[in-house]
Amino acid sequence: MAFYLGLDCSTQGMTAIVIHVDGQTRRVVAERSLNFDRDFPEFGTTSGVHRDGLRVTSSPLMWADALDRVMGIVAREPEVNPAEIKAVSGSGQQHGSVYLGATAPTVLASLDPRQPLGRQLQGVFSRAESPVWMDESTTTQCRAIEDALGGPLALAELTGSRAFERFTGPQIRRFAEDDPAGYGATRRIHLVSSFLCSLLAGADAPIDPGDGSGMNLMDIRTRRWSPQALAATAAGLEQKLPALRDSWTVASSLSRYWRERYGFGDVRAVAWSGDNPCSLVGAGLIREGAIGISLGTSDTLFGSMREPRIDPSCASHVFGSPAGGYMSLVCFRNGSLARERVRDDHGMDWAAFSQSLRETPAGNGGAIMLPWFEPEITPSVLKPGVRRFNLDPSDASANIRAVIEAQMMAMSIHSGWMGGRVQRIRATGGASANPEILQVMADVFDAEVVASTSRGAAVNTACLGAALRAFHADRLAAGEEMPWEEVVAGFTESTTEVRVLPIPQHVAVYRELKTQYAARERDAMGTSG
Ligand code: XUL
Repeated sequence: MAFYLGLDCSTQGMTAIVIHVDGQTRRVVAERSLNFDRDFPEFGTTSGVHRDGLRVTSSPLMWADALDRVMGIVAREPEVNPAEIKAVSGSGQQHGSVYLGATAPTVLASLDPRQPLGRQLQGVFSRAESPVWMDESTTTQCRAIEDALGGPLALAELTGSRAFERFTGPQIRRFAEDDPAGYGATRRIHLVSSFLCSLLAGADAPIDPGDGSGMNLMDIRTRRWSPQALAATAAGLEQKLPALRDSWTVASSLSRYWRERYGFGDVRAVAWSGDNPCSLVGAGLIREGAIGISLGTSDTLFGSMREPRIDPSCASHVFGSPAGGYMSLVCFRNGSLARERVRDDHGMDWAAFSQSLRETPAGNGGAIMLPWFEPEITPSVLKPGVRRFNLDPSDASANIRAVIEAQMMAMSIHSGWMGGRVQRIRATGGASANPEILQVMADVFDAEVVASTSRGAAVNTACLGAALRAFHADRLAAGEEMPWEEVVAGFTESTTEVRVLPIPQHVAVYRELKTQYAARERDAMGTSG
């Protein structure tokens, strides 16, 4: 009988999930969330970030404060005995980087349990703000890195992705160019994931291959830092990066700070990973075949892969999977951002949004929207702007259907390179609670869509995946090699699932509309890329 803790530091907040495993009896006993804007107003974030043109950053101190507060909440949970938690792991928004100066190792190793964490970390950062995945300001650095390594496809073959503005390598290169003194004063560059694990461990934690592959710095096949990619990024970088280690590595035990401040026992602090790699585990997609679609701030489509196949168009990514092997990922920035924008523009709530989807026909009478409210990742659109074709901007219902159809068609078109027919999709994230959206997904992909409705709300699969990874790593460290199917059993398949089947007439409509959508997209790219 044991408890395992999963944490998730996403763009907008910090979540904790505690699972309880007692033989075959397995359940989630607590899920608690903090919202950065609401619960940490002193940092002045909007949707968890600070924006300045193409620059988008957040505060690493805010993430530390949120970690401190959520650990306190977990320790006070009525159904959880903190002394019986065996292991903790976590999930972090990918690509974001944290810059620590020379004093960090001493400060982390000697945190005082009587003082709040944040106050003790004030002086450890060599860069106060952390660039996050929404940052689009490093186009020049991306091209320079690609040129040095033989072009976008060569870089994708080496690291799993061409250079993307939000990836950590281009972000580091820009920092080294803009602020050489700040870069010089940086002793360690962490990802959001490895930074938070380091706070739990009281010492530098490793980066795992799941999150490491979102940096344009790791050789995707050997899972080591690539000397060529490091050289193309910034001088002296290797010494500033933590080690790359398997996702199930136990970094250390939870440090004295957490044990004495909140009453935790001898807890294994397991390497954290990125939110998408953790979602792969939390959605139970550990074998090649089914895919997952997460409808969150950004929408992502992902699935396990045995071998690293590279998208020839270089729009997508190959990451290491935290369950071993690889995973594919296609990321769309205009996810709930775009859905909320259309909803708000027409003064609607989610009930009215769903009603509009019910009242409008599949295919929207040929109306098409390219929903680029913000710069888009897939396809790469740096100059945003919504395009409408046969679509009246004031027609609320048609615009709502258009944004959902556009998102699903773009996902279907840009995941074709993975090969094989998609038969089953596991939908996760906030918007997966909306059956009308799931119907459009099923019809566009011509696939069964499954979503979990446990406890009446969509589960945070990244956070659940982190808790399951803690469970797996703890058993492995105790000498018990548990197959992943057994690790996730009872958590990722629930009896409270909704299943949505494709409607053949709609499938036929979208087969045709997808061709038109792809053509509109290609035309628009000529003027926006
Ligand atoms: C993935 C990506 C986002 C972030 C935030 O490449 O940029 O999905 O991980 O969720």
